[in-house]
Amino acid sequence: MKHPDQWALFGGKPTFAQPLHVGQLNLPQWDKIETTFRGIFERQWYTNHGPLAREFDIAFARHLGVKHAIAVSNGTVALMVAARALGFEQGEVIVPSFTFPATVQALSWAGLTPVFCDVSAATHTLTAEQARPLITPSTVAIAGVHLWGQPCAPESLAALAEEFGLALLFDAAHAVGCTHHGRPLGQFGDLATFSFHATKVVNAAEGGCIATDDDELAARARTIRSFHPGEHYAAVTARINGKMSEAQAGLALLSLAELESNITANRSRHIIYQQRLGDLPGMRLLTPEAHDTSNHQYVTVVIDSERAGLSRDQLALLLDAENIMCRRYFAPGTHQLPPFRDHPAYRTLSLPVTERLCRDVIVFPNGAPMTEDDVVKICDVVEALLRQAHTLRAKLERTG
Ligand code: T4K
Repeated sequence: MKHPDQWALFGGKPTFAQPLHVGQLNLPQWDKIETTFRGIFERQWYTNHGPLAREFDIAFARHLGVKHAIAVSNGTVALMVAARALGFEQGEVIVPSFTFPATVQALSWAGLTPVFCDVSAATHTLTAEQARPLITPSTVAIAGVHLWGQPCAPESLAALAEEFGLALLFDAAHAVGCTHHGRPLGQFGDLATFSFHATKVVNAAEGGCIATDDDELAARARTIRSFHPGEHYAAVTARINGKMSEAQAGLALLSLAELESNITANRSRHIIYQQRLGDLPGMRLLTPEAHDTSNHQYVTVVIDSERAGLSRDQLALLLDAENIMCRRYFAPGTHQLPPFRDHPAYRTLSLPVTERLCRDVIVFPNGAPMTEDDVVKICDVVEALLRQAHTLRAKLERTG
């Protein structure tokens, strides 16, 4: 074990020579990418609903067990198109603040007014009990987020939405390959949106998708995503170029084919994190409920600084220096970010659980390029840091 003075933050050598990032890239082998890209260049068909983009729509719908998958350029555009496809240009949408800002920004771009809701401390997602008191005559929709791939109360939010005649959409950006009671998370709500960003478990560099069983909703989403006359299926009030390119679709198809093996490897690494970090004082690692499955792309830990001896920020600082690039997702909460924080309605908003999670959550690296030995080494570092917490805290407080 290193002496407290030997940690990289105080001038020692970092544990890892290269940075280990959160959202490690799940990339297919180069020869597969080369073959796919050769085909694109030979066909000279790069975008505008080419064969790979059409194939991906079908493959992803089949993967989720839904009638329609409408692939778009990224997860943010998926949310923008989705909100418009639901038919709303104004009204209030109940949405968590504890999410990547894209969730709220996209809905706001689509004309909806966010009403920020606190989340459950256990799952980090919205609950029907928290959403109910926020419903007003202006509410048109509830937007849950399956954060970290954790199901966002699908049944109770559906019951609440039905009781008040509200639309229910789920931001499932993190949830490719995740299930709830055996059902893929894309099957819940009026629709769900996905992200295939480079850091996601299915990686198309950039990419997104809207999934739904509703034929009319799908027709509107398809019409909104493109200006092409051949893509005109429904009357809509706005359209955008949100198409997925052939390059993205090629990567997405290859990545989807490797999803199961990537999840299996993620799960093995997650189990090591769980076994090693789960019992350390002040560390709570999020794990799926018995009836749920996760893609384990995010290894999320909540730190109780009193018990751990170090705050989340102090631990993150020490780990960063060791080239263990943990992330403090998603701090600050979206309601405390521009443009919302400057708005009188949000300035004094109190969301106690969100604020606590913003202070205490840290996400550890996972994904295909990581080995189990990497995880063991990361856990060794965390364990050693916590053992020396008292001394390190004093050193950190002295050095400011
Ligand atoms: N809803 C939710 C709940 C989301 O989390 C997101 C996106 C969206 C909606 C919107 O979906 P998209 O429009 O993005 O498809 C990253 C991603 O950019 C973002 O997609 C993701 N969520 C979010 C959770 O993570 P940052 O700001 O953390 O990205 P960045 O560039 O710091 O990357 C994270 C780490 O990954 C870095 O430390 C380095 C590594 N990395 C990243 C890229 C881009 C690489 O090694 N190679 C790369 O090419 O947002």
